[in-house]
Amino acid sequence: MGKLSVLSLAVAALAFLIGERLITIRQISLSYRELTQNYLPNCHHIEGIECGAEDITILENGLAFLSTCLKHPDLPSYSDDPGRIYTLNLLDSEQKIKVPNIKGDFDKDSFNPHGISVYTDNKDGAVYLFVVNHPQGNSQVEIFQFVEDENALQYIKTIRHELLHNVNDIVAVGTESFYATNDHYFTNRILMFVELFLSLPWCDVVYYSPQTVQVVAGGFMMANGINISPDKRYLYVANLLKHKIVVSEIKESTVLSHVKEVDVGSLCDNIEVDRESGDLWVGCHPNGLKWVFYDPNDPPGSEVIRIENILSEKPQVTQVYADDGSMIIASSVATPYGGKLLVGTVYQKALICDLK
Ligand SMILES: [Ca+2]
Ligand SMILES: [Ca+2]
Repeated sequence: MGKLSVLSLAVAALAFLIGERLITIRQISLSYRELTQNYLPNCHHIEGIECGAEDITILENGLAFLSTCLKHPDLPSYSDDPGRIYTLNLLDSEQKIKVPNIKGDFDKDSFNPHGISVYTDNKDGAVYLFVVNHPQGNSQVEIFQFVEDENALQYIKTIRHELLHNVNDIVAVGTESFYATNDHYFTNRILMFVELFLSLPWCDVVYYSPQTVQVVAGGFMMANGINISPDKRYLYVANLLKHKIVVSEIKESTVLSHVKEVDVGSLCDNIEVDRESGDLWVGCHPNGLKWVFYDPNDPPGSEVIRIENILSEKPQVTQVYADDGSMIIASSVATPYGGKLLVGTVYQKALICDLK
């Protein structure tokens, strides 16, 4: 075969690969999807949140923690200020955010909070806040104890481990133990792009305790939100680029048994679980390309999905809220409390609505 023929074949093969990839990426990102507005009553923006509340979780007493101002090299940022954790008392009629004072030897200037989770110790009622942090683009997990009467966070420790390399979200299962998702396999920027371009399902879930650190589940395409059922038996993980929530049974801390995958039809980010009903509330990105290639004139929309009876044979997947980006951009979390719904976003605002 002549050199020209080899070159022609190589060019044709490359053109085929690129063409196939573009079609696949269009499908994976749901970029063809048109969103119909589906509003809730009495929605308004939470005052003071202007650079995102990527993750939100609410204590049983109605106090919400908001992880704000995430900086990510692939996403726009609306502020140069460091990230912060805010609290918001949903039982307080004023509903104003407050900044808990961080006590102890903690570097607030490089704070870049991402996924969060709270753990209440049954022995003494102490509340621990676990925060995924990306100072200087690294991944680590911070543990704080919440001092409620002072609205303060007492810094306890930082956890770093080579298996915790691209942590997106965590769910705490003890005072020093948690499950975490990695949303990429590679840490090199070019290889991260290749991983996405080739849709490699190489992301995983890691279990961490002071005694054991190991990968407990794999095969995810951008593993994202993670949470646990109220009885602590089942783990829920958002397989973002596969548009599914993966359910696993926790046999032992490090032994998970795959139960099922529930289709959500959207790129779902963080998962919150209603502690009474066990329903999952998920903040989702209805159009992945708009989410990544942020265009102010054609912004990404927002979608909130609720999953009822997830362990039954027929889980009900319901769209609770949808917006084309005119009200709220790039929703990443939704969590109900007392007839209200809080919706947070990766890099823009946060919303509070009445549930019908
Ligand atoms: Ca979380
Ligand atoms: Ca997330």
